[in-house]
Amino acid sequence: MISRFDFGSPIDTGAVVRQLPVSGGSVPYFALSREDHALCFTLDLAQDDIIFGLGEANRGINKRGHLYASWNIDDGLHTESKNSLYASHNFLLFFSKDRTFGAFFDDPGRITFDLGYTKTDEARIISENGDLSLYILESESLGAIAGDLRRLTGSSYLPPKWAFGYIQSRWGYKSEEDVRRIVSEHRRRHIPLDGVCMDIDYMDDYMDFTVDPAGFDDLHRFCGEMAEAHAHMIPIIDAGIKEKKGYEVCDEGLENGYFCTYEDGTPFVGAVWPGRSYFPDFLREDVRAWFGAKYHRLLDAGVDGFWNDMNEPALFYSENGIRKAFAQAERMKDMNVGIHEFFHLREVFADMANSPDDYKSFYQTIGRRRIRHDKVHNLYGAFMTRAAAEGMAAHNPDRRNLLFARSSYIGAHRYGGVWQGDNHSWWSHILLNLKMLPSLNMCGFLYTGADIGGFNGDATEDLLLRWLQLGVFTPLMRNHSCQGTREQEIYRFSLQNQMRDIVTVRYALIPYLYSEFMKAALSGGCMFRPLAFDYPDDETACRVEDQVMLGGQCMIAPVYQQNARGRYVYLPEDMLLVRFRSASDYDCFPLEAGHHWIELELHEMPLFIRRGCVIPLSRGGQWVDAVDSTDLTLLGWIGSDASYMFYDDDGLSTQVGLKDGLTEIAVKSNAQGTQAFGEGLTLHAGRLITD
Ligand code: MIG
Repeated sequence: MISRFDFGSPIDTGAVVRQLPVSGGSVPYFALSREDHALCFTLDLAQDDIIFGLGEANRGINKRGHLYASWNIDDGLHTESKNSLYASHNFLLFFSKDRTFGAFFDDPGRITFDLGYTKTDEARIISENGDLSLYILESESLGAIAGDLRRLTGSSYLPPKWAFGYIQSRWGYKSEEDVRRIVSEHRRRHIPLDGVCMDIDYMDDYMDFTVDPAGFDDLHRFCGEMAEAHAHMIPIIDAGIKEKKGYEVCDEGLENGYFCTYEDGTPFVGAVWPGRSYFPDFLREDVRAWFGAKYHRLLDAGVDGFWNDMNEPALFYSENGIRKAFAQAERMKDMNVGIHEFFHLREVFADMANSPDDYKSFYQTIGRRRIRHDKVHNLYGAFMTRAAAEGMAAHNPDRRNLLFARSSYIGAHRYGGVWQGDNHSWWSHILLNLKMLPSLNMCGFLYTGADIGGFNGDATEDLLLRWLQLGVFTPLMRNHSCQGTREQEIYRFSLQNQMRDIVTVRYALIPYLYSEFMKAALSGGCMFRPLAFDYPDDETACRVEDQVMLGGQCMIAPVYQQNARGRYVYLPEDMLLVRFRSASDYDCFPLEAGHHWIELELHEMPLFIRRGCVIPLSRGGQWVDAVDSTDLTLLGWIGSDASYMFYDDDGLSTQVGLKDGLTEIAVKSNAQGTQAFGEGLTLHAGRLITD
């Protein structure tokens, strides 16, 4: 059951696709109070209460005990103390033996989630706008509540199948030659690969929808060449539009008034990579149609997807901000600058980026309402993603394209995936990557992954190898790094053979991962779940923070500590441990429920399959299209029979349905041996363990 409560005059965020009548009753669970304009929702927490949710947020799977703020921000230092990242996913799941419910705060302004931070036994959620719709979701289980949110907000974006391949990326690839070398080095060494991301350097002077002629003299020809090597090209698009006469996007935007404006109606100027820039008002349908159509030029050149960046929107400085800073410096120029003045001056300059004052200085239009940006701040990225998705759909409604973005809000999950932003080459960020998976899935974002190996900082070989062992499972499996950091392509490292072998495991798992992803997407399910979703009565399982459920059959538990030769794992039920070294080199151990120390050498990675389940493995391939999803080896620990509902499709068309894609794989085992059946499939049952 979903109940809707409205406060003030809620802004239509586009998150909800099913309009519900406003409930006449009073809000359950929460006590309400007003503080000036802000609205505060208070809830007592019992000792047992667990709080899941918040999508792309910092710290635990269980969010209890800390402070979170929905305020999309470009902050590339994800230390434990940070309360805001690039996205706002205002959905919480409160869970205990006595009470389980979900709450979606549909409010695009700043919200603070004090989840037992100020007082351990109290949650306080404060909406600064005070104008919002609150949806309370009640159902029989955590999974059912997450499913209800999906029904309320629409079903998740479907990427093409090739987007489950390994993608190589780095800020710093500048030319055809750079990209060509990346592809050929992977091919030459038999490291599977499906795509390369083109970062801002491919553009001419960082102008969206242009290509630097010095690096790429003929993108169309180049994409054709790369397509022959089975590599998809994925250029970046930034939010800011360079202020430059004669640059068509700028000219058209100004002529038609498509950009965000100051109060007086003149276009807002902020600086990002292209220098002084304008910001399209993506909340407007006409602006989205215009901007979305710009993607056609690159699609026509043969690219197969995009990543949308800087759409919090990030602002290095605004024209007002920098003027004020210079004025301050000017005032202090002839002073004997004391320590306090020095720190103040330093802050004036440091605080120029992403400044709250700047976000209050410009306006957007939603429906007929002109509204100050800060009130709708958290929607900017979501509506840029929507513009891109609608643009791509207009280009070819029958073909799925890859799209993922940095900033988002619930609702954007219908249009694209998200990557988890500028992480670091830190071991703790492998764990953070893992924790975000179930949290994002609950909020609808199924297609996701982090920068494998870490974006900032220098990756060590063992870190990258261990991170790949988690990346094998994430729908977006992209190795990405920042210019100036240690080069991070697999072939740069002495452990490259071990790394390559781990990537082959990904390709062996493609049929299963794609099947579980599509089943989740098409049924409103979560591909990744906290253990509590599956074992709500197991108190130990409910509090596990470093293992997550994958699909209906598996659990993952990566190694995320340097020099570890294994790890402790808690099994809520009997499971089969598969210890992979490569797609073809692995061994299986039936393990009973309980705590186990699992030995895992640096080149070994675990997958746990629930007893009674089977999963299919392909023979792999050097790219996704080369993976034969009809020739499958089954893995599992089963009794006399078992089955798996296997989903597959052509991986590209948009008109897909769950029923059309499902084939039952049935396994029967008796004294004569083990046999498997599945229409149109060649199945090998040799790796099944039977009782
Ligand atoms: O201010 O395009 O998160 O993935 O490589 C940095 C350059 C801008 C931030 C993205 C990152 C990307 C980088 N971008």
